[in-house]
Amino acid sequence: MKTTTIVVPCYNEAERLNPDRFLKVLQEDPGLSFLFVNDGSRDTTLQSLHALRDSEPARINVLDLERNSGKAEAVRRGILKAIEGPCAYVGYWDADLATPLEAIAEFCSILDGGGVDVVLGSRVCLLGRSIERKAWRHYIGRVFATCASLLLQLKVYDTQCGAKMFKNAPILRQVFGTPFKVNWTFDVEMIGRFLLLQHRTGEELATSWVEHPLREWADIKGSKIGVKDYLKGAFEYCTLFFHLRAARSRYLSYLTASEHSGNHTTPSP
Ligand SMILES: Nc1nc2c(ncn2[C@@H]2O[C@H](COP(=O)(O)OP(=O)(O)O)[C@@H](O)[C@H]2O)c(=O)[nH]1
Ligand SMILES: [Mg+2]
Repeated sequence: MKTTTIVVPCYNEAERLNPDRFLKVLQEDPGLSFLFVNDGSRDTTLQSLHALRDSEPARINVLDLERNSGKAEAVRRGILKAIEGPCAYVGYWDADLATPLEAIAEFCSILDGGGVDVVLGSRVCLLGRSIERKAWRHYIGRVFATCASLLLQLKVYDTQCGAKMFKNAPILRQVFGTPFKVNWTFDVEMIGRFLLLQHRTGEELATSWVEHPLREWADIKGSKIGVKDYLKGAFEYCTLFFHLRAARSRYLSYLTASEHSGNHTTPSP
């Protein structure tokens, strides 16, 4: 049986956390476990998470970060802890369950199919699917997504969906090994890191990654992301533009140097 660990970053989620939905999906999938990361919450999130863990202690873990460090760092720390274990697949999922947990089984079967290393949830409005997003968030999201695609030079439709899964492979240690430069747009930086690292091995990211159009996605009330955060996001894209460009050229000169010297240790992206 293949095992999966899903990292759930939680910041002040006491009101939105729905323990029954997590317990239900654990019953349905015996290979699944959750690692909740409490990101320095100031409400009773930690107590709720401990109560949830106590009802299924073998398959629910809680990582408690004392200080609030932002979603990027909470996910990063969670993934690094999750991959220490023996899981075949690892992923992260927003605590508000905007993407229903039932989609985990769909992501797993895509990874089971072979040849796929990463599955990204994608919010595409298609007939027969239920993607309920506020119009203004949809349009701003599309502008961000188009910029992300241009920045990465990759035809990716939705980098910002909070549901992603990976095959547990050594590359994850490198991708998540060092803190991200940005917070709200860390998914873009993460993909950029994969691209740089796979450039070295000559792997084709475009063929081993799949964007999975979700059956259901809903904007859940209580998001803590406001207009200020969108402005921060725009600023982060500028940071990323320069950071990724510098990392790429550092990497290319490293490759040339290592070809000559025979040194094959990989620098962090
Ligand atoms: N807003 C916020 N969310 C965080 C933070 N750290 C972890 N998260 C988690 O990130 C996920 C997405 O947050 P949410 O407010 O729903 O953002 P949105 O869905 O993009 O509007 C949730 O699981 C949060 O609990 C943080 O510092 N701030
Ligand atoms: Mg949300």
